[in-house]
Amino acid sequence: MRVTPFVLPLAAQALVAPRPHMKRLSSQRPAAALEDYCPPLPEAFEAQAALTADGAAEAYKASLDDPSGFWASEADRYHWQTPFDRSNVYSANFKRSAGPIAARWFEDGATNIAYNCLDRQVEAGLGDKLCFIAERNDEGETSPLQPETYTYAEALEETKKLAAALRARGVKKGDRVALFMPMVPELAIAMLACARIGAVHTVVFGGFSRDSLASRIASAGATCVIAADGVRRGGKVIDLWGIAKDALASARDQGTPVAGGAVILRRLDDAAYPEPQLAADEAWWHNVVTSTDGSDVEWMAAEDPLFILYTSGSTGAPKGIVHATGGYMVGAGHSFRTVFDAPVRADDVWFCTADCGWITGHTYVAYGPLLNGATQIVFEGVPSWPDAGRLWRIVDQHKVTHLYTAPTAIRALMRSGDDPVTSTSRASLKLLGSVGEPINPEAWRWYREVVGDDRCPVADTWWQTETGVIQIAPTMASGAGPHKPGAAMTPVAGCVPALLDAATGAEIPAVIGEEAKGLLVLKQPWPSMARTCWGDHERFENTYFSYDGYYLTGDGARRDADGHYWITGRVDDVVVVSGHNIGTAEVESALVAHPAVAEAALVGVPHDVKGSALYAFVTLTQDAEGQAGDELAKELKLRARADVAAFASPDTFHWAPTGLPKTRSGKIMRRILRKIAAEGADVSGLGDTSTLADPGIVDELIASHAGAS
Ligand code: 6R9
Repeated sequence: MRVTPFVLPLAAQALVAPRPHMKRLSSQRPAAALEDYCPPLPEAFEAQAALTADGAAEAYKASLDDPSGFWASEADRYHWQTPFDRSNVYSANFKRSAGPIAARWFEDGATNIAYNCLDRQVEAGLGDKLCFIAERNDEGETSPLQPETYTYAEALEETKKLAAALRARGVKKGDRVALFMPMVPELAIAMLACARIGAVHTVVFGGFSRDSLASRIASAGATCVIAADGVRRGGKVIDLWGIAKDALASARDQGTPVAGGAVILRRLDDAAYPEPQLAADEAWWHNVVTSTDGSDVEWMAAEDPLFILYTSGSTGAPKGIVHATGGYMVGAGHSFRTVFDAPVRADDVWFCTADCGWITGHTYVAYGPLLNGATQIVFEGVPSWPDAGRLWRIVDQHKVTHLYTAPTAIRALMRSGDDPVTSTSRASLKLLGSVGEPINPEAWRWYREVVGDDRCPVADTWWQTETGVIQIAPTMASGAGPHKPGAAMTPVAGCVPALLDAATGAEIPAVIGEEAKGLLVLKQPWPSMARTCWGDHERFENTYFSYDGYYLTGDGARRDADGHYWITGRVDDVVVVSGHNIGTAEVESALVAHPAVAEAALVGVPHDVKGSALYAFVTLTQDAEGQAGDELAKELKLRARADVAAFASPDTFHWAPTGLPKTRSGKIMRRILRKIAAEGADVSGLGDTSTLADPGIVDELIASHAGAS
């Protein structure tokens, strides 16, 4: 057996080596079966791409051969008030046996990310360039008090004023500030204002409950809250300030004083939300953003925390993931520029649909685009409101060039058919990105062919709150080889992935021509990696560093014979049927490839003979709603058999009437599905369901249990 001792040559090779068996397809919808469908980078995109395959491969190699030199020159793009020590660009320990887990980047350097996002751009002459374009919940809606657009100079002015107002409320360097706002430009501005004065922001998604917000305020020990009065989401008005006010009271009851009180953005008008009475330590945003006096930049040590973002695991309280100023800044700026082929040309318009309540909104709304001087849309609504054509109309109206969204949105929109898409032009689009979950090949193909008219490449980007920025994604460079639907493909600069054997913990050598499956780990420290869990470093070490020398992602992955990575989902989502490890994502892809299926989620249920059996929750497309039943179940079983394996054929099909239970960030909540599958109509003790987007779906699933095929 030929063993490649280290993954670098393989990964670098994978960047540039098109495989002969991948076909080049015409722009017409190809008749090729999905498994043979590996389209090349579209010619129209290739013609304008700034990246080249050689350049990408060289950058990757340089980032591994000389990480210090590579990242120091990336860091040189930004302003450092105090230069970092070039003889000690980073130090790290990934081995618990060798002492505490740590990573430190740009030691001794002092900088400020908000300064680099705004002041630096204005000084460079971008003051008049559009920074934010607000797109509200309702089409054509405007905000009573906020502007619909901000140039870089206007964003800087507002950030300075809010920074000064926060200081006046006693917020100082190192204090935590909790943000509870809708997806409006002022949310990003609030993050930047905190960063400007060295306060650590913790953004809580505006869909969370009072208790979830209160526990995050208390856990972070926040000294101030920035909220909005409310938000329209779809047809509903959500009383954000009502929730925040109660959460504030509850956090105070739990012993967190929140001495700086609250600043509230007046987003709605009297008709939707009569002006509430505020307490003495609460103030309207528009009344406090009066002057830039006192808004001087606080220069931060590179390792000073920038933000805490709470992320829920399968067990225990949410973890407060901590990111550090310098490394996160350098990583976010580099990632946005390189992965998406630098969407910063004069007419480029970036549109990431993620909320700043998630890491995607931090890195690819608040920070990455601004560090690069991009123009972007900030969308307050949802893709399905008022109908499934909304995103495409936004694209046409603002001439969006780069769209970054989640598989859950793509599948939901696909369910409504092609018409809402094809009735729009989308001629401005250049690139389509996906993040959050494995994207099944069928949805990938629809995204590329129907949404992107086969002119736009699809970037399936794998990463995590903890990694700070994208780690595995296809290369958007001419000559980098065809893209494989459903594969995140190749590591980005600085990322050294590997697979560990789940049974032995041993690293599986990367060998071209050999497939492997295992636990996805990262071997080399990178600037934007999380530094700790807030107040609980032991939890950080236990969760992510249980294998000496590796950062454990918690995801499973397959490496194909070309060396490309396919994420198979969280390791907890592997079901062992008769001794076979089945990644649920693979079977789900097979089911979703059936034209009647909109979405599918597989879980394991205990089985006397097989150990576990597969139980499938399936939502049908609108056109196929009447087809639920034994006949369709039979067809789907055959499909799973044919596409994955005989033992991967689900025993049970549960027809989910309106959808699957998802977290507010769009991830399917499998913990709940496992319980319903195992316990049926008598299910109880579903645990914490506060992060569910639509709790009603759970009741429907329980009620529909009897109708399973
Ligand atoms: C960015 C983000 C992280 C988890 C991650 C994985 C899943 C994200 C993915 C993907 C397959 C992709 N995930 N992107 N799985 N393909 N392109 O979503 O961060 O909210 O922390 O979730 O999401 O399971 O471990 P976060």
